[in-house]
Formats: sequence, structure tokens, C-alpha cells
Amino acid sequence: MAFNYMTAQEAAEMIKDGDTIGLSGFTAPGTPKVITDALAEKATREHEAGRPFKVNLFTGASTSDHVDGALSRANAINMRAPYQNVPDLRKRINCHDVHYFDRHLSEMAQEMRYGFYGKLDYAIIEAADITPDGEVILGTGVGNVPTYAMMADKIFIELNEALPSSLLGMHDVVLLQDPPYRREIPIYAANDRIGSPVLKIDPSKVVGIVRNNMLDGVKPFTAVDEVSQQIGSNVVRFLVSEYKAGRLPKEFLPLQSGVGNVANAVLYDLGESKELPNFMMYTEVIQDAVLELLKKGKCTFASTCSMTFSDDTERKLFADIDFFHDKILMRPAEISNNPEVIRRLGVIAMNTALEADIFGSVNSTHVLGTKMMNGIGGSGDFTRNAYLSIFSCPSVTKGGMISNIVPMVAHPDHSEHSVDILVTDQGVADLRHKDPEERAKLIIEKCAHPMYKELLWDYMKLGKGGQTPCTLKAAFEFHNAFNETGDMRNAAFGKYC
Ligand code: 0RQ
Repeated sequence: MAFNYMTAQEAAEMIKDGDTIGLSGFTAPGTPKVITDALAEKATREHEAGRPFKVNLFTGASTSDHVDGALSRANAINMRAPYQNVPDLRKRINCHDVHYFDRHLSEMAQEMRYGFYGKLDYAIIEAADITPDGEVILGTGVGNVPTYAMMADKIFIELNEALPSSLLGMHDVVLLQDPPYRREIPIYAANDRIGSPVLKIDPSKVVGIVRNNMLDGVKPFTAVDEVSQQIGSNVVRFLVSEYKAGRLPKEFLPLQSGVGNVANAVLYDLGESKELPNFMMYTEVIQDAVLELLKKGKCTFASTCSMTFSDDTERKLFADIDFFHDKILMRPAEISNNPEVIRRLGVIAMNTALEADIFGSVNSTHVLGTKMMNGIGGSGDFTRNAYLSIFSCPSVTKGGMISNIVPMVAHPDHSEHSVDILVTDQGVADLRHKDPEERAKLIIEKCAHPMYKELLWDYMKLGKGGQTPCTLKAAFEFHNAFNETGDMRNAAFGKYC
């Protein structure tokens, strides 16, 4: 079939106020780059002419400035799910310009198919190549594109000329059957392939192909700071001790690692460890550190949803793609994050918390309980189903004015029932088989910053029995002190005695 090539502006002209759009990709990789920029320009023109213009936007995870940044600045997003991390969008969400709902990433696609989110007008899909009969070689991230492509009335393709067609073979495209016809997902090792190397779409739904020529624009990591380094070495020390104690099998287990500087630092440290064997990853994103680990042979295979590499690392990948071709497999989010597979493989999950409480519950999403930071992302998919679930965070933030270890989290994302190990720069708290009081003592001793320990012991002294010694009237004293004085160190528990 002969496709209709057009400009990004022509594509944007076809999209109407109120339309619902699904995008390919997961984080910036694989996400469209030019139609959304043109859409933001169109929205600005419409607003200047006094007309409303907003779209509903569904993605795989976070996107990039070309999507969430540009469209937020233009105030062109009505509804948004399931994850984001762009400051301009965060501002819109926190003042209700955007209706954002935060979903476990593994669930987004199936809920779209279940009909929970209504109809999809457009899918915009980034591609390295497309054949006339609709076989698409996807880019460097997959996300929920199989579902969005199947459900959308119309499809735009962004043909990215910066992507080599030798990406063919690095995707494992699967569309699950829905209940009551769902079968088991036959992945028994992280490197099992179960789907197709290409995304098959209905070519008659393609209303336009727009060319782009850009790498994903992921920012390189800053040098690992002392706190991240300390967290990284604490995580590795813990894993080595588990391995030596025989609580991890001698073949080791696949790793999942979240995003960010801490996660990257942990991976570099794992790569340096002589005491741990080579390992595979079963994860949703791989960052720069993983390409080096693959090159060294320390990581032997990475199953992921996207290759969230900085541009320099992306160039290294493309220059040496023959080497990496059979060592990385990109899958849809409902497979990379699938609870069934995570539990079967025994994934070791490593995610980052905003704050954790002394009983082991974790807040990943809401600053001071109210302001959305990013979203739960895939952290819940992995945490709840992991062989071992590890959360890490610095013990304090903002120069010590915030303790990341608090009496009670201001927003619970992961409960004490799912969190096995808590790690800060101060140390490691192994929460397994501990009752709530034992957990609290351990977390204060091992994870809290010295400048907050006495305050946390003061809070514990208020406890008047019950299995969990929490004191509701004082539980948010740290947060209240910060809201009132700008410093959690001004918390005072004497008034609750
Ligand atoms: O603020 O940006 O002003 O400096 O929060 O904190 O320490 O830089 O940590 O970048 O690793 O992000 C939980 C947000 C951590 C992330 C979170 C402030 C701090 C800083 C960022 P600044 P750091 P990171 C895989 C798995 C949920 C999704 C997930 C996340 C900023 O890891 O989004 O896990 N997780 N996905 O100063 C107020 C606190 C704070 C605080 C930190 N207690 N109170 N501010 N900050 N703690 C990925 C996917 O799902 C795709």
C-alpha cells in the first residue's frame, strides 16, 4: 500500500480538540518527536483565537519534552496516564490543569482494551521502518503500542531516520488475549522470546507518515555523588551477603532496576563486584550503565521495555549493534512488567523511594502527601511480585531539612507488606520476618540520618501498645514541621505526651 507522506503540521491539523491519542514508546525512547511539537503549536494558535484545544494522552510511561513538555506549556493536555516526569507537566497536574491518573504500567494496556478509557482516535508510532503491508520495526522503546495500534481509529507513523533498520530482531511484540481467554505467558528465562520482531498494523489505518531524524535526547548522568555511591555499595554488600548465605541461587536471579542516578550507581557497583556472578536483567528500562555491563559480559542479557540511553550511549549502541543485537530484547510494558513473569523468574526488584516510614511503607509519588512528583511507574508491578524487593533513598534531602525516613509516609504507594529491604546511605534494614516494632527499631538504627534519630526515638516513646506502635495524632509531625517552618528538624513530640 502506498502511504501518504506529510509534514508534522499537516498531521497536527487533522487532530481535533477532545481527541484521544495513544503514543508508542516508554520514557523518551520510542516516543514520537515532531507531531506532538506541531500539536502544541496548533493548540497555542487555537487558544490565541479563543477556541478550546486539549487532547487526552496515553503513553507507555514518561515521555520527553517533545510530548509532555511542549503540550503542557501550551496547556493542551486534558487527561494523561499512566506516568510522567517532566517539570512543566508536573506543574499542570498539581494545579489541576491536567487530569492525571497514575496507573501501574503493566495494567495500562489491558485496561485500555477492557474499555475503561473509552475510544482511541489516534495512535502515533515511532518507527525505524515500515513495509507497505504494515510491518513496523519499532524504535528504542515499546510501551503500550501493540494495544494502541490495534485500538486506534487512525495511525500516524513517525519514521525516524536516525534509527537503524538493524534494530529488527530486538523487539518481542506480543498482544495478550483478555480474560476469560488469557493463557500463561511462556517466559521461563529472561531471554525467552515469545512474540514477533515487528509490530503488525492495519495499513489502511495509516493516515500519514511524518519523517523525523532525532536521537531520543535522554540526558547523560551526572557523576555519581557520594550519597548515591554509598547507597550503591550498601545494596551490593547486601546482595553479596544474601548470595553467600545461600538465600539467592548460585545461578543468581534477574534484576530489575528503576531509573535515576541512584539506580545507575547501583548498577555500576554491581558491575564491579567480583563476588557476584554474571546476571541477566528482567526490567522495564535499561540505562547507560547496562550497556557497559553487557559489553563487559557482567550482564549477559537484558529484557526491557526501552533502552533509556543518553545520546552518546545510543550512538555507541548503534555503532556496535551486531554485538548487542542478541543481548537486548524490548517488549511491551504488559510483558516487561508482568506480575506473572516477575514472580516466576524471581526478579530482584530495586526501586527508589521519596520517603519511607519506620514500619517499612514507601511513598514513591507524592511530595509531602499532596504534590505529584512522577508517578508509581513500574515500581508497584515489580515490588509486589519480586523475589526480593529493595527500596533505596538518601537518608535526608534538601540539605537535611527533609528526613526521608519519617514516622508515617504522607502517601502510601508500597505497603510494609511488600517491602523487604530498605537501604539508605546510612545502611541496610532487612525487614523480613520482623514485627512492626522490630522493623521500626531497625530502620531508625540502620537507615535514619543521625540528625533525625533522636526525634524518631521520641516518636516511638509515644506508642501506647497495639501491634504497630504508631500514634496517629503525632504521625505527621515531621511533615507539619516542614510545612510550618521549612525544616523537619523542628518537629517536637513533647506536646503529644
Ligand atoms: O528534587 O529535583 O528539586 O533536586 O525529589 O529525588 O533523590 O534525585 O531521586 O531522581 O532517583 O527520584 C522516587 C521520584 C526518586 C523516582 C523518585 C526530591 C529531591 C529531588 C528527586 P530536585 P532524587 P530520583 C522505574 C520505576 C517512582 C517510579 C518508579 C520515581 C527529587 O524514583 O519517580 O520507581 N519513582 N519507577 O530533592 C520532598 C522528600 C523527597 C523529596 C526526594 N521526601 N520530600 N522532596 N525529594 N525525596 C521507572 C519507570 O517506571 C519508567
